[in-house]
Amino acid sequence: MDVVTLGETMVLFTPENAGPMRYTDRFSSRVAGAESNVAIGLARLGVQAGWMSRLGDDEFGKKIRSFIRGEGVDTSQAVFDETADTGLFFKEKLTPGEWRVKYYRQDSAASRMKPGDVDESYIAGAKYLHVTGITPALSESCYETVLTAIDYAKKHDVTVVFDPNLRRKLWPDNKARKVLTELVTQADIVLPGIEEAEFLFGSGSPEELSRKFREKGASTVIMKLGKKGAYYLNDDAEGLVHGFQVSEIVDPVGAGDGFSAGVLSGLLDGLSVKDAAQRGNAVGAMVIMAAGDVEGLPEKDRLLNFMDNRTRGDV
Ligand code: KDG
Repeated sequence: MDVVTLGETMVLFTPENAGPMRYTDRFSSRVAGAESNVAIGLARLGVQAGWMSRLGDDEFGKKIRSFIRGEGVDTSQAVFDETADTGLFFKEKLTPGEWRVKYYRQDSAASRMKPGDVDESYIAGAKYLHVTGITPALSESCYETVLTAIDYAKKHDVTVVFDPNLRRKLWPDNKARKVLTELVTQADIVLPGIEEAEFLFGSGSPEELSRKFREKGASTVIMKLGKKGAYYLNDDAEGLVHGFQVSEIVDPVGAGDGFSAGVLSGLLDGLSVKDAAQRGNAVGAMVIMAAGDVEGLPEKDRLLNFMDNRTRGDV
C-alpha cells in the first residue's frame, strides 16, 4: 500500500428536503467517514490505499465494506464485530449554507477498535500512515490504537500524516486540545484547518500558526484556509497557494478529506509541497460541488483538467 489509514466509517442519512429533519420522511443513505473518504479519494487518483476499522456485523456494516471495497480501497484490515453496531449519522441542511450533523455512534463497533487490531506488517509496508483526531475522540481504546499505529509507523520509517479533524460534538474541548496537541508532536506532516490551529494555539496568522506546529515537531505543515487556499511550510519552502473558484457550494462536508487525498497523491507523484497543496485545494473544491462526502472526489484526468481550466484566486 502507498497509504494506510484507520478510523470509523458510518452510514450517512441526508433528508431529502431542507429544514429540520423532523419534517422529513425521505432520506438518502450514503457512506462517509473522514479516513475512508481520504482512502477513496486516493484510490480515485490511482494511489494504493488501505483502510483499517471495525464494523458492526449488520446490514450497514456490510454496505460500508462493499462500498469502500468497490471504490478500490483495500479493506482486508476492516473486521466485523458481532458485539456492536455500525455507527450512523445524519446531516441536515437547515437553510442554504447552514448544516447540522447528528451522530448515532456511541459504543459503535468502530469505537471498540483496540491496539491488537493493528497489524504491524501492514503499516510497515506502507509509505504513509494517515490518522485523524476523530479516532482518539471515540474511546480510550481507539486512542491507544492510533498511538500503536503511529509507533509501528515510526519503527518502520513510514511517514505519519495527521489531520486534527476537530469534532467538538465528540469530546470536551480541554481533552481534545490535549490529545490533538500530543498527536501533533508525533506527526511528520500536519494538515490542520486554520480554525483547528486557532483552537490549539490561539489566534494568529497562518505563518505564525504554522510555526507553532513546527515547534511541536511536525516537519511539514499545510494549513487549510477555506476559499483563500492553503499555507505551506517546511524546511525548504513557505507560502500561500490560492484556492480554486467553485461554481456552487452544494455540500461542504468532506472538503478537508479531499484536500488530504490531493496533497498525499501529489507527494506520492513527487510534487513539491507547494504543488501538492495546490492539488489539495483543487480536490477540496471539487468535493464541495457535489452532494455527499466522496461523490465529488475526482479521477486523475478530471482533476488535472479542472486544475488547467479553473481560475485560482481569492473569491
Ligand atoms: O470529514 C467528513 C467527516 O466529518 C464525516 O464523514 C463524518 O467521519 C465523520 C465524522 O466523524 O465526523
